[in-house]
Parts: sequence; structure tokens; C-alpha cells
Amino acid sequence: MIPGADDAITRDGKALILAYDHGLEHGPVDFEPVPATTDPSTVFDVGTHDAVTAVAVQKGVAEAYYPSYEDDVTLLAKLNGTSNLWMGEPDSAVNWSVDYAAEVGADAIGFTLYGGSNNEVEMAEEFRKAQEKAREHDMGVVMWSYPRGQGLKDDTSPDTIAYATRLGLELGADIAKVKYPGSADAMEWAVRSAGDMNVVMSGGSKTSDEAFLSTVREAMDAGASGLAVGRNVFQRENPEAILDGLEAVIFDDATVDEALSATAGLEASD
Ligand code: FBP
Repeated sequence: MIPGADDAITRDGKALILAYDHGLEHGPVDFEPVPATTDPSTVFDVGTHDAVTAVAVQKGVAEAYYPSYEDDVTLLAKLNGTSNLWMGEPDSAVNWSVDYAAEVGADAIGFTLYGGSNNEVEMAEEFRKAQEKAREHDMGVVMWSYPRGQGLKDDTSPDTIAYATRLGLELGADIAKVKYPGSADAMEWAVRSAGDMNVVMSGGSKTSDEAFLSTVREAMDAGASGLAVGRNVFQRENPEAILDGLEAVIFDDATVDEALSATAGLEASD
């Protein structure tokens, strides 16, 4: 990490990254709860909310839609990704170069590393090339640090998530995005393992407002620097409401009750 390298995708040192690479990673099934989200414009519109510090998308979506949002949205180029149709050992194709991401307008890159996979060595070497190229462009580097593979029994255990954040620090990320390890203590250990590097929590599948905001509150109390979230925002009928609540927790240090009040009146059905 380089101090300040992630400034373009953080506010006051905190991040709320809206991830929208699910069409590749999971397929259109993730858009079924709110069919309008099949259209990337719908989610870029959500990304113009003040709380969102960057929107993370794959190349094709960035090429086609980012030109209409470049004044209102900060682009995080998710460089690698693989479809859910792939049944092999966890791996991720590098789908665009850092040079091309910079040309499209990205301020930062995102890169998945499956530590523990039989493909870890190749993925780490690909990350090295992307990370060093990102430095030439003064772009921030976010590692989606997701240990998984046939040898790994529990990919969200406290040990595993602390190792995941540490991999981010060791390999030169500015932010590591990790799954929530299940408790505030485990998250605190994961944050401590990352040294001065920022750690953000991954959103996960959609839960209730209260459950989600409570987990984010716990993660922030444990020292996390924010959130990189997809489904828990765009699978809601009113994503702006939960973004109001998340803004309160992440940037204004609000309690869960205060954050729920911030969503009140806007989110009727979740
Ligand atoms: P969610 O907040 O919806 O979990 O999205 C975060 C994310 O990292 C996405 O960027 C990515 O598409 C997805 O999760 C991958 O999740 P997994 O590999 O666990 O299926």
C-alpha cells in the first residue's frame, strides 16, 4: 500500500464501494429481485448517491455506460472475474489491462485473489503486474481477497479472514475487501493483521435493514474502513434508503437505531 493511493475512492478515509460485477460472477439471476437492475444504467444511477465513493464494474459495462456517468461517479475497474458457469478450481480471468482501464476513466482497480486455490500462484503473479501498472497511473488498488479452493474447509473463519487481509498488505493492495468473519473480535483481528492498509467488508447476500446495518456497525467498530457491497443495495426496491443508512453508519458514526431512522419512510418493503 501507498498512503493516500486510495484517496480517489475514499472520503475521509472511508469507502462505500458499490459493486456491480454480478452479471459476470453470478449471472443475471442476481437481477431477478429488482428486474430493472439488469440495466446497468439503473445501478449507475444508484451510484450517484453521495454515500457511494466508487462503482466497481467489469470492462464491458464500463465501456458502454461509464461515459454517461463520468461526472457523477468514480470508476473502480474490476480487472478480473469469472462466470459461475466455470466449475474448476477457483480462478479468475484478467479481462482488461490497467492501461485500458485508465483510458476508460478508472481511478482505481479491483482484483480478486483466491488465496489457497491451486491457481493462487498464477493469480498472485497477475496481481503483481496489475498492481505495479496501477502505480504508474496513480490508481488505487483494491484486492477482493477471497481465500477458497479445494484445500480450504472454512473460507470465512477468523484465521482465514485475518490471512486474507494480510495477503492484501503483503502483496501491495491499498484496500482489502473481505467477507465478514462472523464476529467483531474476528473482524478486529483481521483489521489488525492488515497493518495500516484499509479493510472493507463485503456485502453478501441480501438481509434485512437491521441485520445488515448491525453487521456494518460491528465491522466499523472493529476498525473496518467501510464496505464494498452489491446485492444488499441493488436488490432493494429503494436502494437510496439503505444508502442513507449506510452513510450514517460509515461516515457519521451513527448507531444502528439512528441509521434505521435515516432509512425510515423510504424503505417500506425490506
Ligand atoms: P455482494 O455485496 O453482493 O456480496 O458483492 C460483493 C462481491 O464481491 C461482488 O463484487 C462479486 O460479484 C461477488 O461478491 C462475488 O461473490 P462470491 O465470489 O462469493 O460469489
